[in-house]
Amino acid sequence: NLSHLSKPHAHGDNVPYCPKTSPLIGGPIHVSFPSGLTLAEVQRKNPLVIRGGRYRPPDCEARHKTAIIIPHRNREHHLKFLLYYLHPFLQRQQLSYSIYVIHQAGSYTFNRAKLMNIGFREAMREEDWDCLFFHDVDLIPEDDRNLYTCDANPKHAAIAMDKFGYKLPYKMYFGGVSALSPLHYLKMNGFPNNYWGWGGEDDDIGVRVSLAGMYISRPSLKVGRYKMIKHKLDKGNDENPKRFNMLAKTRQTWKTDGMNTVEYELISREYLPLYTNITVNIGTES
Ligand code: UD2
Ligand code: MN
Repeated sequence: NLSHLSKPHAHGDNVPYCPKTSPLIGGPIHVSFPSGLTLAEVQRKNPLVIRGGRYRPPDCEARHKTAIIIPHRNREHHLKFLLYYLHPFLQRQQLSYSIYVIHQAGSYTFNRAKLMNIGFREAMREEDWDCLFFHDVDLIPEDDRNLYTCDANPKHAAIAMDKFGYKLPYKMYFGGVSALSPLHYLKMNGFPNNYWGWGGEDDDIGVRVSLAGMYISRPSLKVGRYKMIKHKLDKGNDENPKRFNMLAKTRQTWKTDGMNTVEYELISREYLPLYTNITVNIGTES
């Protein structure tokens, strides 16, 4: 396998590994939303990020390779703030990373979990990622010690959110931001493809973790803190009334609905300065 020869900006053999704990990591981050922020400004502040939203530490070989997968439609103003905070955050952790935005084309009902399956496939096609972070566009991490690396079990990172009073709302909660290795992801057959509209898919994913014989790992409440940018329910993402019935059947459905059955049409792959934008037609509810 000679694929290492063609990696962009590959380091030579003489570059040492980055330290086990990055010296650049601080503690709590003060998150605010400056008015008038532009993507050009975010670009200017992140000169080492290359086309497609990729980065690797300039002076050491990263110990971890993380892909960020963001399901998206019509939230450009949230995406701008997320990129503003996430790029420097990931760089302080000395990760080799790339940011993928999976954009649902058209105006049919949104499907967050299916977009994640697509993100997994499209990201793994490009690079042998160690870890994938499945990330709502509106959640900003508030502490540098919340490491964007994978654990031995699937990790639920967004444990303490302002909207839930910085507490876990319930034990099996798996929404917002989660981190899985490719092995974890395939072991649980990825995420469900059939949850159209708001709700339920995150609980289905949590149940899949345990049905596949794994546990939910979490950072501490002190560290897994996030601010959610305030918003209303989007047009095209109404509450899914079927979610309770579907959730009662996850045990019967997880092996036959997921990564092994995801179907979509790739419309475009754009290597933008701050992220890779993947636009897909995911069809409609059958
Ligand atoms: C909660 C969960 C979320 C998911 C959702 C139910 C939190 C913080 N997050 O989010 O993980 O389980 O409930 O589906 O509790 N999106 C778009 N465009 C749209 C609709 C959704 O980009 O038109 C994306 C975007 O990344 C967004 C995510 O989907 O952050 C979840 O949707 P939401 O933010 O409207 O739902 P919310 O905050 O209740
Ligand atoms: Mn939200």
